[in-house]
Amino acid sequence: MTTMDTRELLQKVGVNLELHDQLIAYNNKLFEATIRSAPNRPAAMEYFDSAFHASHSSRVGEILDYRTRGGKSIGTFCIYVPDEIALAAGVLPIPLCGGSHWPVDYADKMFPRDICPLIRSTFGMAFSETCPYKKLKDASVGETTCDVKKKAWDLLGFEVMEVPQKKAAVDRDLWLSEVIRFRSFVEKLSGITVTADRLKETIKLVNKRRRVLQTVNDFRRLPNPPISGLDALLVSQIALSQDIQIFISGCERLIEELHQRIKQGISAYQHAGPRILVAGTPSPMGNAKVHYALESSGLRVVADESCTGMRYYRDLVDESPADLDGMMKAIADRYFSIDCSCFSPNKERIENILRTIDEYDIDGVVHNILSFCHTYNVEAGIVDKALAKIEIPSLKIVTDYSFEDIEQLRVRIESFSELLKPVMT
Ligand code: BJ8
Repeated sequence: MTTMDTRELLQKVGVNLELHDQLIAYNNKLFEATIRSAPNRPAAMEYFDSAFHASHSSRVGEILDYRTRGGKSIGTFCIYVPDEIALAAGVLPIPLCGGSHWPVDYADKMFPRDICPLIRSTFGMAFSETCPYKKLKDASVGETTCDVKKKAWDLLGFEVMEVPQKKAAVDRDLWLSEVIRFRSFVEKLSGITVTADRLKETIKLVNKRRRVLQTVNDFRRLPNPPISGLDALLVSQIALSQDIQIFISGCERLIEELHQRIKQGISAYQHAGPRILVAGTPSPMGNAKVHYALESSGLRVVADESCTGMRYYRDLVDESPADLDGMMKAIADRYFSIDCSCFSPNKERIENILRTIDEYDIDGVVHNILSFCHTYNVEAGIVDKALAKIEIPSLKIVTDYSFEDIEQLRVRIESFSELLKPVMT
């Protein structure tokens, strides 16, 4: 797509070109300074780099074409919204969480400043007319996870899925009924009935995306990972924004190259620094600050626990049910196993973190908490109690998307590295 094509396209979908230029200039500068700063990147990352830029150009064109042909789409903000069901009804889910600092002030139009940057960024883009997807959707589907999200959906009149906050049988039943209600919602939107055959296909497709993500991330378990934490983060971010089939092909090329790198003894890192698990809030596209701060300070991020990490691809939907009811139950069960900190208690998250520490040979955990995200911030204390028992040090970083505190972070990361020093020698 030429530059002219892109500008025409953006204008067509109602984007304010002047502000959008500022947003893109800001995002591109950070992208070069963070993700692309890593040495020795696999050549196959080129697809993911171009997909980053495509999210505000050719991907917009693809979705516009799809809609011109009669396709429907919804905006989503959380990994609890089941892609399989939307796709089976011919509805394209477009994850819309923002990761850029540039638009946050534009959110002030409707929201207080002391809320999490993910929400401010997302709606800052919408309110500044720089989100190219604003007019490319038939509805927005929110969910009752954290307080700020719940109230934002109320304010903006979104469709809302009720995510229970506990995991008893009664909550599981409620969640299943919400998943069934979501099916009716998307069916009504598109006029397409979800059949067992169609749902079977989309379950397999979405599982395939999870499987390639699992395979890419399995390489990070190795003593000398052939892919950096920054690149692995970009792969996860792109999974949320791009066409599933094209994304899977991009991952397959990357996997092939990572196998070659292993054979040739090529590591993504120049030094074997401490192995870090980053836990906590998601880092949507545009935000790689904590990963960058860690890896440019000599630590290796070899695992991500967040929704832009394992929480997104860890569990598959059971593919064995043959009837529609069985498939709906399998989907509900899979999404109910997500260990978001909105749950009380949330012991699955602790178990998952401990298992990851073991499987990825983790030396230290870094809590990456977006400012004002109270559930992850407080839950970090519960995680730390479990870490203390196995003598794994942790560092809690509470920050937003801006780079103002980067030097402060470096100082704290350096002191944290001291605790991990025995492993560095
Ligand atoms: S399943 S983590 S995507 S809710 S960071 S908006 S929780 S105040 S993003 Fe999330 Fe779904 Fe959970 Fe994952 Fe609120 Fe926290 Fe902000 Fe958050």
